[in-house]
Amino acid sequence: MANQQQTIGLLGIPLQDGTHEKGCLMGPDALRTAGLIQTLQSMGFQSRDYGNVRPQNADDAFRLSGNALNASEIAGWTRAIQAKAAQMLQDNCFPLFMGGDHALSIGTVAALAEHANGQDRPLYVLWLDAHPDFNSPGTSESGNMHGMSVAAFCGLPELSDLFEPKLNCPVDPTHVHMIGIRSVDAEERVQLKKHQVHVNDMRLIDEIGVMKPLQRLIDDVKANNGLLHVSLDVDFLDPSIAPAVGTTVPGGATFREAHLIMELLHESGLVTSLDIVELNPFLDERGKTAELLTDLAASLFGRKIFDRPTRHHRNTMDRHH
Ligand code: HAR
Ligand code: MN
Ligand code: MN
Ligand code: MN
Repeated sequence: MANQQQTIGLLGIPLQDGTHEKGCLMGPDALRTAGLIQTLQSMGFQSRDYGNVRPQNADDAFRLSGNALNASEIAGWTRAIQAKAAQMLQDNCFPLFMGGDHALSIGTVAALAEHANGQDRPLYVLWLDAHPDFNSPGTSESGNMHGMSVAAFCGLPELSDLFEPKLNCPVDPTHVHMIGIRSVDAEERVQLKKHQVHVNDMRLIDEIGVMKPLQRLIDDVKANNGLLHVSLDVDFLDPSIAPAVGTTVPGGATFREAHLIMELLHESGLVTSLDIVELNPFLDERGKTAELLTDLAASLFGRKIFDRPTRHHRNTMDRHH
């Protein structure tokens, strides 16, 4: 987790080619408008806004067979995102990626996985989402590539031809932990099982809450000296508190469940990067979703109601001892 010495780097990724719903391209500016940067600064962090990335050309990219809309555009975005993310890591920033639809995670996670590999450490991913995004062109019913990100960065062969050069360091699917899942396609379910992704669906959260699944992830990351990337899809949250997303699914995480996850993640000291994705400001109600996301980010970076005696080991780099 970032400490006050590490600058938080923010990158806007106005991508919406991964979805049929228009409006995600305004996501980064809505987060800026909601005061994300000022909030982090008021907490004592240095920040650096890297602006908004533009896609590269990828007309040379391999054509995918099967159902994948805007495949060469996504390939071009992925290249550009990888390059920017690599630069932010080179600058020793804590990368905070502001989307944009969830296809952007193909590029952010690919860059983070290469970085982790360079340190001989595994990358873990916490996927907070209503959807597992584990489709491929052969299984997708919609063709929308925001539903394929995890399959892509895990290096499933059905998607690997899209990326030239190839994504170097595929993430081990057993290092992906999902929380909030409640909308899964039939063939996607088969693939998740086959690749042994840790799926914590909403039924499980109803039964045991968020703490145990999160603790399992934290233990896993610690035991293996891993880096931890958090990918927060707006539709993880219940639509009543977060309406600004094109793919709302009822029965999502509550306000307190979401904050508790962020607070526990902060206390773990393990998080090394963050995506905030799928925010569609065109669908928001007076900015309330953008403001909620800003508050959740603040919790992840250490804002709390009161200091408390800690139940978990804390990173000594952290200011809250
Ligand atoms: N599974 C569906 C599909 O592949 C819906 C995917 C929706 N994905 C997102 N991101 N909104 O999670 O089309
Ligand atoms: Mn998603
Ligand atoms: Mn989703
Ligand atoms: Mn595991």
